[in-house]
Amino acid sequence: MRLFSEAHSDSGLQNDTIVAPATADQPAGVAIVRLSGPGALAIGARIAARPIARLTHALLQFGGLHGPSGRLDQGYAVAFHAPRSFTGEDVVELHCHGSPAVVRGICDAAEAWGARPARAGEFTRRAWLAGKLDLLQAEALLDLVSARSEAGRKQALAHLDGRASDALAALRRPLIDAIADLEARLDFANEDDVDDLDRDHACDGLRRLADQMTTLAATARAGQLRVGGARIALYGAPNAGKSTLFNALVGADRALVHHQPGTTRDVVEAEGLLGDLRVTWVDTAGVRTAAGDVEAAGIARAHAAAAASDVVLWLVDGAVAHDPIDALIPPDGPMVLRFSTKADLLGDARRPSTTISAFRDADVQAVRQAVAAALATLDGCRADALVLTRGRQAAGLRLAAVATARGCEALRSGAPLELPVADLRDAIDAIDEVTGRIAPDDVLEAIFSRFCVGK
Ligand SMILES: Nc1nc2c(ncn2[C@@H]2O[C@H](COP(=O)(O)OP(=O)(O)OP(=O)(O)O)[C@@H](O)[C@H]2O)c(=O)[nH]1
Ligand SMILES: [Mg+2]
Repeated sequence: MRLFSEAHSDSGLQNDTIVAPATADQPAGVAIVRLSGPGALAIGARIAARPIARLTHALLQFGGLHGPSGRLDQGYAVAFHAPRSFTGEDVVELHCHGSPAVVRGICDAAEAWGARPARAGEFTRRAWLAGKLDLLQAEALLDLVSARSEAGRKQALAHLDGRASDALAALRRPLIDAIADLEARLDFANEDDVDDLDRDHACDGLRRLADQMTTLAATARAGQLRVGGARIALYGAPNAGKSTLFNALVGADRALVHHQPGTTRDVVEAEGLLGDLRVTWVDTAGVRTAAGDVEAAGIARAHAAAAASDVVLWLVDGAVAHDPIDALIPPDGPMVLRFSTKADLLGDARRPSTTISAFRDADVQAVRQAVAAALATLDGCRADALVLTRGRQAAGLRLAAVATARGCEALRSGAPLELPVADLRDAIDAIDEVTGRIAPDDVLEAIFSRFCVGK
C-alpha cells in the first residue's frame, strides 16, 4: 500500500531515464520517441547533436538525429523542462520519420547513452507519481488513447478533464466535515459551548450522501458501454439465418453462409459503429442437440458468447413451422431481442413486425435501430451525464456507500461517537482508493499494465 502523500514526499521524481516510442509501431509520416527522467536533456541533446543549453523549453528545433554510429534521420527535438512536462520530469521528444527502423535506431541510441526502455504505462505512472493526474484521469487517458467511438472519446475526455474526480471530491467533503464535527464533540465533550448533537439530522445527511454514492456507482454500466463498447451476439437454431444477418450488419462477407444446417462452428466477431457507440457483432454456431463432438464444442462456445454479450439477437427461422430452438431457454443476463427471419419467403399477411429478411436493407436497418434502442435502455443515463467507467470505481463507491450508511445507523442508534467516526473514515478510504490518494500496489499494477509501452 502506498500513500499518495508518501509518493509525493520525495517529489515523485525517479532516478532513472526511460525511453519509448510514443506513436504506434507502424510505418507512418511522423513518429515520436519520448525520453523522461533526469538524463533526458543530456541524452536528447546528444541525439539532436546540440548543447543541452540550446534545448529551450517547448521549442521545436529542426536538425539531424544521431546515434553512436552516426546520423539516423532528420527531424525535430523538443524539450519540456521539469516540472512543466507530462511526467513532471525533464522530457525530450524526438519527432522523426515514422519508420520502424528510424524509431528503433533512436531508441537504441538513447539506451546506449543511458536510458532504459520504459515499461507499459510508465510515463503515465510517473505523471501520477508527480501529482499531474489522479488514477481516474490515468484510466481516462488509457480510454482516450484507445477510444474508437464518439461516445468513448467524450466519456474519456470528461474524466480526463476531472469531472469524475470533482464528483468524488464533492462526496468526500461532507464526510470530512461530518468527521470534524463528531471529533470536536469527542475532544470537547465536557465543555458547555458544544451544541447538543442532533443525531437524526446528521444521520439524514449521511443517508442522502450514501444514496448519491450508490446512484453514481450504478452508472458504471453506462460508462463501460460507452468506453468499452457493446457486444451483440446472434443466437438461434442452425439455419435460422444468423450468419446472413451478421454479414449484412457488418457490411462485409465475413462469415460462411450455407443452406446446410450447422455451417458456423467458431465464434466470428466483427467490430463496427452503431450511432456513436462501438459494437462488436458476434456470430455463433446454431444451437441444437449436437451431431458430434466438434459441433457440440461449437455450441458450447455459442452459449458462452451469448451469455457474455450485452444484447442477444435471438433469430428464429420464420420459414419453418416449428423452430426447434423455441424449446430452449435464452441465456440469462443479456437483453434478448427476438426476430423471425426470412420474411421474404412469407406472404405479407403472415408477416408480424418482428419478422425480418436479411436480404432487405430496410429490415437490417430496423435491426440496427432495435439494438441501438436496447443499448440506450441498458445505458440508462443521459448522454451528458457523468458516468463511471470501471467496475473498480463502482466497487469503491459501493463500499463507501455501505460505510456511510453504517455510520448513519451508528449515529441513529446512539452508539459512542467513535463508531460513526470510524465508519466515515472507512468511507473516505474507499473513495481515496478510487482516486488513488491511497493506492494499493496491485491496483496500480492492474491499471498501468493495461497501457501500452510509450504511454
Ligand atoms: N430467403 C431467405 N433466405 C435466407 C435469409 N437469411 C438466410 N437465408 C438462407 O438460409 C440459409 C442458412 O443461412 P445462414 O446464415 O448460414 O444460417 P445460420 O443461422 O448462420 O446457420 P448455421 O451457421 O448453420 O447455424 C442459407 O441458405 C441462407 O441463404 C433470408 O432472410 N431470406
Ligand atoms: Mg452460421
